[in-house]
This record gives sequence, structure tokens and C-alpha cells, in this order.
Amino acid sequence: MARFMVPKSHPRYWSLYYRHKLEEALEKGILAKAGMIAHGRGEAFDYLIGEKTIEPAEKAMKAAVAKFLLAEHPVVSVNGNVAALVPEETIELANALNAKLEINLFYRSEERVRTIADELRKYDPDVELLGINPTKRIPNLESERGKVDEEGIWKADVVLVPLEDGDRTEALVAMGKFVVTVDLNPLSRSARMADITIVDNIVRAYPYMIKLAEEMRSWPREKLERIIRNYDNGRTLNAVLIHVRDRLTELAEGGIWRRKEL
Ligand code: PTJ
Repeated sequence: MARFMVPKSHPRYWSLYYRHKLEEALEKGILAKAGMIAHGRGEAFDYLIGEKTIEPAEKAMKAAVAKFLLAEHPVVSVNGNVAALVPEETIELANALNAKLEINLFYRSEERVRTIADELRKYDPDVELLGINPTKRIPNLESERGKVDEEGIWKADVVLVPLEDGDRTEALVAMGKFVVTVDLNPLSRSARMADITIVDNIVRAYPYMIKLAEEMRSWPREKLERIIRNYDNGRTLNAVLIHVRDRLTELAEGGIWRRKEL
């Protein structure tokens, strides 16, 4: 695979950088082919949001971290896109939240699971990984994608399933799990079905959540409980749509032709 040669001065440097990471991950067998398409959809929504972390996402992240810190069996799920974009941050986040890590793939093959496990172990050789030999199945979810680990998602009370397919999110909610997702598309089924939806790019969301977790870890239980009680995911999704609407209105009124920065 050719090295990434784009100069840092390129106006779309970071976008191209992460695309390159995905290309590499595809070659290594970490990423599903459809992961490329999923990323493109995410990028399109990131443009609409403004490629920055917006206030509704900050609120969702705070509530998600509070919920994780209070959980009994918290689990952070990893798929191919996540392993390609934020492998190190995934491990750091699970540590900061005291959560287990489970490889859980939509397009599951034993080889991909192994490749992703090897990739994560490059960042922490001792990392504990679940989902390698899953023995349980999510009810009403057909084929490979329903396989989960008895010690992980199966017994979890709170699960983080980023960049996820809507069916599985819905099935996890139906199992009584509290489901948190990260999804740039506020209209996706996952975004609408989850208990907490973080509408942000995972490359910005995970570092932000790691910092939050380190800060909030020492907060009293009641304070964390209050954050969760006051959180309303419907309101968050509406606020994201209103943000996009207002942003597009401002851009349309201000004009974008030959404008360098949005
Ligand atoms: O690795 P696997 O086999 O588990 O497969 C992973 C994919 C992503 C291919 C699979 O879960 C899938 O098909 O997902 P969907 O249904 O395409 O949903 C992925 C969602 O993630 C879409 O709504 C995208 O907008 C969103 N998304 C893509 N990239 C990012 C993102 N959200 C946040 N940050 C991103 N970088």
C-alpha cells in the first residue's frame, strides 16, 4: 500500500487521512467492503453538521459517560470501521469507562475477527477481547451478526455500539440493554432506536469521551444519575436536525460560491 503523501496544508487533509486509513484497513482485511460505503455516508452528514462536535453531541456524550460509569456490566463494541479509525482510542475509552471490549461484526468471518483482534493487540498486547468465540445469539437476529459473547454483550446492561446497523440496535434494545450509539446520520434507524445517540464523527467523539470519563469518574453517583434523568434523546435528535437546518439556511443566505471555508 502506498504511503500517505498528502501535505498537511491540503484543505481536506484530515478527510483524506482517514480515507487512507480505511484503504489500509480494507487491504489488511479489517474493514468490510461495505465499510467504505458506510464511511462515505458518514462523511456526507459530517459536512452538513459542519465537521465539528456540536452541542447536542456534547450533551449526549456526557449522558453516555454517566450511564457507563454507573453500569454494572458495560461493554464497548468494536467493528471494522471502528478498528480502522480509532483502534487506540477504543482501548483507552473502554479502560476509562471500566468496560469490556467485544468484537462484534455485521459482516462476520472468523478471519476478520482474528485480524481485528491482532490489530487491537498492537496497541495493547494485554488487552482483553471478547467476541472471539461467541456462544450466545441475539434473539430474532438472523445469521452471523447475532453472535455475542456470554461474558460481554449477552450479559451487558449498557452497550456502546458505534457505526451500527439499525436492526441490531433495535434487537439489543428489545433484549433490555441500554444502547448508546455514535452515528453521524441522525436519521438512521440506529440513531432513532438507541437510548443515547451521539451524532458526531467517531474520530472526534472518542477522544472527547475519554477526557469526559477521566473527569467524571470521581463525580458522586447522584450527580451522574441526575445527568441521565435530565437527558432526552428525542430532544437531542431534534436539536441536531435544527442545527443542520439553521446552518444550511445561514449558508444559503450568506452564499457559498467561491467561499473557501464553510
Ligand atoms: O465491520 P462490520 O462487519 O461490523 O460492518 C460495519 C458497517 C459499518 C459496514 C455496518 O455496521 C453497516 O453497514 O453499518 P451502516 O448501516 O452503514 O451504518 C453505519 C452508520 O455509521 C451510518 O449511518 C453512517 O452515517 C455512520 N458513520 C460512518 N462513518 C462514521 C459514522 N458515524 C460516526 N463517525 C464516523 N466516522
